[in-house]
Amino acid sequence: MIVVTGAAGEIGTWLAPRLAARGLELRLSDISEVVGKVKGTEFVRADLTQADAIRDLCKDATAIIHLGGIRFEAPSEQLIASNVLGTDNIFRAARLAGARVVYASSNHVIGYYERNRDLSTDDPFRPDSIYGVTKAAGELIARFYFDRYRVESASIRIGSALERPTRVRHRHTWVSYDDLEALIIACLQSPNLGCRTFWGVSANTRKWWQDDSQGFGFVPKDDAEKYVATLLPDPDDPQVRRFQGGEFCTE
Ligand code: NAI
Ligand code: 15L
Repeated sequence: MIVVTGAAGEIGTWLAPRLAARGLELRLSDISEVVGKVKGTEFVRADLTQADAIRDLCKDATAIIHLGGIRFEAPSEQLIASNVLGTDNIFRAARLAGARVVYASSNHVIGYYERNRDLSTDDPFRPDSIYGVTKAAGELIARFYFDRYRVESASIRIGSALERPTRVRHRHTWVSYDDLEALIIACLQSPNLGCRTFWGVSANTRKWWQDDSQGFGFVPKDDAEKYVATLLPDPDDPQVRRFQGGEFCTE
């Protein structure tokens, strides 16, 4: 049984039917109702901040795809509750169930690096927002639960998950649905996942983030350059254009 949190959200909405079509047994969960039932799946409404509900949700899980949380800048108390406490509750539940976790981290953990820098996952965090801080905390929670309890996980620093890139920044940050699905599947199937961090980014000619998944069974295929003629300019703000995090780097 694979639990998918945040299943009512943007990524969950396109990912769940793809995973179900592969024959995976899914339990979808969110604080909001999933719109449009996904054939062959069950839905359990749960609030990530409620430890008991999350423990029950995950009790028979073999894996948890943890997409749930707030995905933009918001008041700190809300971000910390949903994204930090919520992620701790997920790892606590994973430990009890003996499940692995595929955690939706974000490129905003490094958003304050300038656009002329290429990065590896070994470079220190430079979050561009309290949102980015909470995503970095989630990666640290993953590390702690592995070192203490051997809970296996992959933190995927998702770039911009879109059907197609729409802005100039996406030349660097875009991840296609096919590539993100393939990476998640590789994380589910890896015989020895350990505690890994990946960039969730397509094979963009102009990507900033170095491949760290060689030999892992994931080879991204799509390239934002194919859409370059259709891209809108980034907002005309020096901070947005200077830093990798783009609009998250402004008030
Ligand atoms: P989304 O905002 O569309 O979906 C997130 C879901 O989490 C929502 O349906 C929301 O109801 C649910 N949620 C929020 N707080 C909750 C709580 N306390 N309890 C239970 N459910 C709760 O976000 P999207 O785009 O689907 O992203 C999924 C994950 O991937 C998020 O964690 C986001 O931070 C991360 N991510 C997404 C990127 C993207 O390009 N869409 C880029 C980088 C990271
Ligand atoms: C994220 O982490 C956000 O959740 C998403 O809405 C996009 O802004 C994405 O990063 C991005 O950087 O494009």
